[in-house]
Amino acid sequence: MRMDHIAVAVDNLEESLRFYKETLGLDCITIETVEEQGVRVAKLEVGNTHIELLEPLGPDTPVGKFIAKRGTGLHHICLGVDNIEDELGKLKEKGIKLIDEKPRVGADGASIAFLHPKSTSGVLLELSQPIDNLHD
Ligand code: CMX
Repeated sequence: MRMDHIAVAVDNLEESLRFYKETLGLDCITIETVEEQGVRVAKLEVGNTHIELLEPLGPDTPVGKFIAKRGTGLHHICLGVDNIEDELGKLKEKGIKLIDEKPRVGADGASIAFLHPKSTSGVLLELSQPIDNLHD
């Protein structure tokens, strides 16, 4: 596994980018709307990993509800894997509580799945298999 990204829930992408991009000087490599996840995502490069800023597409989306409940801030950590179906199978066998038993589509067309924070010491953990690493 490798660190794929750390995601921060934000109210306003452009406003947050002023700090991360202009003040910190990080490169924003993509801004993408992921309708399936109800978010607009800005991906910033940091060394060999990324920070993702997540702006909800509305109050009834998962990230919109998260911000209403807990405010903006750290939302999830994402680990990159080579075979997400295998990883999910192994975790399920070990009794880990999965939010997604089957992968779904995330930013950049990656195959993603979330683990329930109850099994991860309270952190929302995402697994991601990049699209250029998807097997037939
Ligand atoms: N951190 C910690 N705990 C969290 C959490 C977070 N960010 N978000 C939700 N939870 C908790 C909830 O409080 C809930 O706890 P309880 O079961 O104890 O009440 C539990 O996790 C399940 O959350 P839920 O909202 O009730 O469950 P859903 O199945 O409706 O939602 C979830 C699942 C967490 C995956 C969804 O709310 C979510 O956040 N989706 C992620 C959207 C997203 O970030 N997409 C990323 C797209 C970009 C990319 O590819 O990375």
